[in-house]
Amino acid sequence: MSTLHTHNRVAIQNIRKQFPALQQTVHGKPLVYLDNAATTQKPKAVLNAITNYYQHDNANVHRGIHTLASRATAALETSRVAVQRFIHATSAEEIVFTGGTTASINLVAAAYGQTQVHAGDEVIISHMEHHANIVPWQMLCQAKKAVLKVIPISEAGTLLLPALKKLLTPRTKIVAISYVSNTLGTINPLKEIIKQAHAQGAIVVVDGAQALPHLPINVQDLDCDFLAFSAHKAYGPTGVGALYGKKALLENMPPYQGGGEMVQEVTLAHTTYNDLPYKFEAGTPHIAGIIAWQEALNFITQVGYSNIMAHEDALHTYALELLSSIDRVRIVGTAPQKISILAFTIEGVHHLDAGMLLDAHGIAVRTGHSCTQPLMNFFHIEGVIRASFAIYNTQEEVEQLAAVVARLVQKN
Ligand code: C6P
Repeated sequence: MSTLHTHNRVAIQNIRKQFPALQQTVHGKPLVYLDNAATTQKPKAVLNAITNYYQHDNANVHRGIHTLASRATAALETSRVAVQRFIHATSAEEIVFTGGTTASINLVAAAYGQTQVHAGDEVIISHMEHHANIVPWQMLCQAKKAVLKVIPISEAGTLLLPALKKLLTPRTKIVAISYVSNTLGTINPLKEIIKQAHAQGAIVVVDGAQALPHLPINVQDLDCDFLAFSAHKAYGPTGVGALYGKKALLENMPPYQGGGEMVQEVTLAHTTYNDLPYKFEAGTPHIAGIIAWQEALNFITQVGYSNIMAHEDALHTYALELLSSIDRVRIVGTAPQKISILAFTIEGVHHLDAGMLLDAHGIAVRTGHSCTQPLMNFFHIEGVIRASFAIYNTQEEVEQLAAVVARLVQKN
């Protein structure tokens, strides 16, 4: 691999210094963290923001008149604007803070689904979805006696788009689709899907969990109706995420959960609801996490998506080259448009055994079905070994992964 194709080595070393968790050893070996699609490590700026909030500003938001409450509220609302700008939403009212992608998708399925989906209506998902973008729609369809349809995929792990044209009918209310597959790394042709869905009067819910860490997102340009995403897969804290929704849609949706914060006036007989986005934010949120999220977004902006993509692409290509040349290694997911996720199986070696051996060498990868069991069934496999790269990974780490896999194949 030519270093010309990677982000400057010194720059990567400087980036690595910002991540305390990367400085440790595991089983006596320097940690090689290649489980970034599960969650990325966090830069110091994010960790400091969390500590700073609890040490200085800890107070509940939108409730108190005292100084700490005002500071906490201002910082949380600054984060909302940062998220809004980051994904190019029209207004901060369109950003609802949630616990993450799963919570965001459940919110749409429950609140939008409750009023807009009826018996005989259709919801379309794809065969490559994460369980978080399957189960809430199954639950909705079951409750409403609606029909769940599935866009098929190819052996390479791409959507069979001509099938979507046939699946879409005037009864289709929702198309729920991932921007990027967490197992295959496939980048789906969202704009085309959204155009086709809108032409039939359906709205599109995008699972953006694996897109945010790698691709610039512009919700206005995409014209998606909802976008669900998590902070923790893109250098931010766990337990925090957002739902972007077009204002007109959010305004017409009933609240999802009832409680404090989402109300205007409560009597024992009747309640009026708060304005957007608070109508969907019942209860005390993960204030520290939301405040720290903006530091993760700043980190991405400072590094730049173009640098992130170029560096990760180089690592991914190199890993593909090394792993493909090893006997009995089969790559799962070979779409032409991919982000830096590399799933594979080793003939004759169980994925859990491979994961344990890699861990013994300090190498963290994900093993198993990656919360995509329908996809495992499609490929007739139980699970994969998944290496996923971030901006702080290096060429040497790719070589270490390939060397351990090669030794494993030799021994078994
Ligand atoms: N995927 C993985 O290892 P939460 O847990 O709510 O932040 O994100 C759920 C989710 C939804 N959609 C996609 C495409 C995802 O990849 C994930 C999380 C992790 O692949 C953990 S299962």
